[in-house]
Amino acid sequence: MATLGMTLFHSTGSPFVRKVMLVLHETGQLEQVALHGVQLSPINPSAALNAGNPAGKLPALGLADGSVLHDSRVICDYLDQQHGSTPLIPRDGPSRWQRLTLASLADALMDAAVLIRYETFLRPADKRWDDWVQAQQGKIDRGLAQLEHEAASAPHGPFDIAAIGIVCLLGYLDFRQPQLGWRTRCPQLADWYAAVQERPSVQATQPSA
Ligand code: GSF
Repeated sequence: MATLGMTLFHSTGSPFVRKVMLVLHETGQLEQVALHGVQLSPINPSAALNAGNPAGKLPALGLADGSVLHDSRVICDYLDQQHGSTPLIPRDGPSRWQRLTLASLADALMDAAVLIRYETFLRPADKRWDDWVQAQQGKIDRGLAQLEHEAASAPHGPFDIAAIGIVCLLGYLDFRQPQLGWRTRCPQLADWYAAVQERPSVQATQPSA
């Protein structure tokens, strides 16, 4: 089915938007989508985005029929149903649940990293809560330990929806927490990440402010 006339509410710094951009690149659908750049934060909303997604979060995908899809999981699933090559999301069997769960872990760690960003960048200094930041960072630390274990056991898995989420997570950590030094604790994950940097889709979607 033609998927002409789609509009992606977009920002170059969002790791969740990058998931959609990687799916578009990897499935050859980039030309089907116009990008609508949005600068926003929880306290600086976008009326245009809110009209399509009352939650006011990026990404959101406007379809040719006027409907709007969100969040990034739904958008990636939709786009993965529009192309004819190998699905990025396994359609059935144990690999489907395993890979969707790994993708969900990457999403949860991105959520934690975005919450840390808001707490340390947006919230006024006198209102910051260090215990909150430490708790979110603990989720990231524990999650990275599991991703290191996954990378050690399956170093050359498919570049599927789980790999896409992990690339977006690690790229966001490098972008927003350059001092974190995750590679030291996760050498196998670092090797995998270095290898996937060769993909044109990964190079074309690097985060920027
Ligand atoms: C999370 C999107 C999100 O947090 C998804 O798409 O998977 N579950 C959603 N987006 C952030 C921007 S970010 O990725 O840096 C967002 O839109 N924040 C604005 C807000 O009001 O939370």
